[in-house]
Amino acid sequence: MTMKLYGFWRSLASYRVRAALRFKGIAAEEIPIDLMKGAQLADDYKAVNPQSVIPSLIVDDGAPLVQSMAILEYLEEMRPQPPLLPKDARGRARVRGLALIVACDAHPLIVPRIRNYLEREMHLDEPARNRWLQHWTLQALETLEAHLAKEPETGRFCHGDAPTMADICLSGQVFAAGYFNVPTTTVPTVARIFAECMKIEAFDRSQPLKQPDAPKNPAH
Ligand SMILES: N[C@@H](CCC(=O)N[C@@H](CS)C(=O)NCC(=O)O)C(=O)O
Repeated sequence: MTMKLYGFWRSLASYRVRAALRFKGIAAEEIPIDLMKGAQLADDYKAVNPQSVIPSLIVDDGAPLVQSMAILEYLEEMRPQPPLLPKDARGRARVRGLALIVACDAHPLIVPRIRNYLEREMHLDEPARNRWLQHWTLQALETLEAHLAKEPETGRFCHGDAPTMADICLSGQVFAAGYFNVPTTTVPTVARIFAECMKIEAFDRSQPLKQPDAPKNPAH
């Protein structure tokens, strides 16, 4: 059966899954869940994903798969070629570490539910909320830069000359920088690797603004 991906054009976690699916040549139908309209909170979507977040991936008649990095690991196990992880254990640990700087530590701080909480419960005005978003987005980029600029494993991509999960996460974080007007001039290695990532058709075609549900002039 064709997989079904519940996602949304601007969702960075959806981008991660979309890029991995395309990279591995796995067909999936994307069902948009409009985060701007709060569609993730509707009961029918809650029945798919009780956390009210995207992505969710339907792969069979069983429960949907949730959490983008768990889904990437699943895809890697089910369709090992082309790989998104290096062959050696140490290399895999490095790639997962870089990926999780984004997926585990940085991205959760900028998602709609956090932004809404800062606005509605903490009563932070828009400039203060923007400072929050810019601060955590830049901090993740600078952390990646500190690793990538000095570690000898860095190549054309985050780890050697083939793309991995770390590159999918890095490119998503650069999209976040675009959303929140964070300049990437202080992170030249990240910017260089992002440019390499966008030469990969599967990544480029998966990027937020190239999705059919993306608006022409998005307001973030
Ligand atoms: N750790 C999760 C993050 C899921 C997540 O927070 N997704 C965002 C979109 S990128 C979302 O659905 N947010 C809805 C909300 O915050 O209300 C993953 O990697 O899948």
